[in-house]
Parts: sequence; structure tokens; C-alpha cells
Amino acid sequence: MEDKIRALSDRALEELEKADTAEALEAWRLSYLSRKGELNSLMSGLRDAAPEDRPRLGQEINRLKVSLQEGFTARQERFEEERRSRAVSAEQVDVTLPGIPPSPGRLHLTTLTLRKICRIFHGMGFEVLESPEVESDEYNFEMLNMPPHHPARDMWDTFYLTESVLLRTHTSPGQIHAMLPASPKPLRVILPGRCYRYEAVTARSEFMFYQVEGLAVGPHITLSHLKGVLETFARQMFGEERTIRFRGSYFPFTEPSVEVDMDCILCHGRGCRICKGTGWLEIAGAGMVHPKVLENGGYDPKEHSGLAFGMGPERIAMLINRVDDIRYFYSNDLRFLSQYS
Ligand code: FA5
Repeated sequence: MEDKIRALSDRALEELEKADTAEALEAWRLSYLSRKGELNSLMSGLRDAAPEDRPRLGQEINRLKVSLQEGFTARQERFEEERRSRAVSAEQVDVTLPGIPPSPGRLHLTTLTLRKICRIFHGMGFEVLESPEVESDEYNFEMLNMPPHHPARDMWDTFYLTESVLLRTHTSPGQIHAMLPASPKPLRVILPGRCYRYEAVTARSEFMFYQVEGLAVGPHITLSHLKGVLETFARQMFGEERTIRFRGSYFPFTEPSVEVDMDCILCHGRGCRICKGTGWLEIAGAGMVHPKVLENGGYDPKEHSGLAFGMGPERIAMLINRVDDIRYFYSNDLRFLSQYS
């Protein structure tokens, strides 16, 4: 019996040392330590030993059991450690594994549209300027021919910060900012930027949106120049076959004032869902700079005249990309934003 115990101990420890996969370790455990394993058979064999030897042999078998269990636990730990270090060293040397691509982001649809608009006007000799988003009542309204209590102020629902400071409702105050330092020299500028209006958000209107203001002042600027500039813009932005029309309108800072319509890009003027059956799409407000505004900008209206326009880049991007709700622009949903680059 003692020989059997020793032989089992030697064989079990030797095999344990050789077990170098998770499956081999489990097979070893089943064959020696499980209920039907060899240690238990050895224990059952005690019945055949002489009664006086049984306690001693039983103790020996128990010692063997403890040593095999400890050996198994130690081998299992070593195996785990080897496996981890094999994985780490594989990681260190496997330069062929794909990297984690950085996410560099992309330009917003509004930025892409603004850049295209600026490029087109730049091609016509317009300089790009910026003017403040936080404006004074004086620049946003008064200098644009809207004194306090002028009813035309109601056309722009306004976020007032104090009684005389507000978030600009349009980019038109930029006309004054551009004219004052330049007067009385001829001037050709566009002014892109953000505007704010205290109005209900709908599929067509945001409370925060962009505009691009255009202004040209010189000795002989006429309504034909305005039409030529805007038609050239429409053709470069929407396609060579485009045509535009002027519709009489009212802005306190232009005289005459017009709404600028372009023939529908989808139905080419026949009438469809996009143009609501009219055949025309509104793309800007415009007009000849009001003499009062020229004066406020430091120009003599007898010697200078000017053209001005203001357009919404989101509405332009909506037309080109068939986006039917302006709220997609600033709700930060990547499913929408990542479609444009
Ligand atoms: C103006 O703001 C005038 N300052 C435009 C102008 C400039 C006229 C120079 C004459 C000379 P209007 O409120 O129509 O006009 O706005 C101009 C454009 O801004 C609109 O055609 C539209 O494209 C865009 N816009 C106006 N309100 C919103 C809004 N809530 N959300 C998105 N776009 C808007």
C-alpha cells in the first residue's frame, strides 16, 4: 500500500507539471482529485489493509490529498500567470494589429455652406468681415433707420440683455461697422455670422441661426448690380441654369426693398412640393441702402449709393441637401451631421 501511495504521488506530480493547457489541467483534476479519481480509489483500498495499519495509511493518503490539492492550485496560478504574460508579450510584438483610429471630427454643414458662400462672393471681389454678436440697440436698430418705438422693430423678436444691449437679430448692423471706418471709400463686403431671435422654433425657424450680409457702396451702384450679384451667386451656388426675380418688399434700411426669389431647383419653375406650387424659392432679403443708413455710415447719399442683401445659409443648405427640418442643424445628432463633409 505504501508503495502504491508513493507511486501515485510521483506520477500525479509529474503529470501535473506537464499539464500546460486549461483542458489538461482539468483532465488532471478529474483523474486524481474528483469523486471518482485515483485518490478516492486509494482510500477505498484501505479496506484491504491490515486493521492496525489503516490509521497510519489513512493519514498518509490524506497528506497526499492535501499536497496534490495545493500542487494543483499552485500550478493553476502559474498557468494563469504564464497565459497573461504570453498575451502581453504578444501584444507588444504584434505590430500588425489594427490601431484605434482617432476621430478627427468634421466640418458642420453650416460651416461648409458658409465657406462656399464666402468663396463665391470673394470671387466677385467681396471682402469677408465679422461684426459683434452682442450688439447695441443703436447699431441693431437705430442706425438702420429704426428709432425707438418704430413699428418695424416688431419684425424682429429680440433677446435683450439690458435695455440697450441685445443679441443681434440680423447681420445688418455689420453694414454700419463696415462703413464707418471705410467711408467715403467704395466698399464691397460680406459679413457672415450668428443671429438670435426670440421666436418659436419650427421646422423652418431656429432661435439661433446664421446670416450672410452683403454690402457694396460706391459712386454708381444700382439695382442692376444687385440683381447681377445675386444672380451670379444663385448660379454658382445652385447651378448655371438658375434665374432669379425681385419681389417688392419692405425693410426700413433699404429703399427700394425686395425679396429675392430663385426658380425652384427641383421643378424648375413648374411648381412642386418644395416651392409649394409657386415655382419660386425665397433666398434673401435685399435692397438699395437707405440714404439715412448711408449717412449713418459716414457716406454722402448724393455721391454714393449702395446695395445690400441678407441670406440664411441654413435655408440654403436645406434646399441643396433636401433637409426638411432646420432643427437637425443644432441638435448635435451625429447621424445627421456626419452625412456632410
Ligand atoms: C433680415 O434679417 C434682413 N436684415 C435682410 C436684409 C439685409 C434685407 C440687407 C435687406 C438688406 P429676414 O428677417 O427676412 O431679413 O431674414 C433674412 C434671412 O435670414 C431669411 O431669408 C432666412 O433665410 C434667414 N432667417 C430669418 N429668420 C430665421 C430663423 N428664425 N431661422 C433660420 N433662418 C432665418
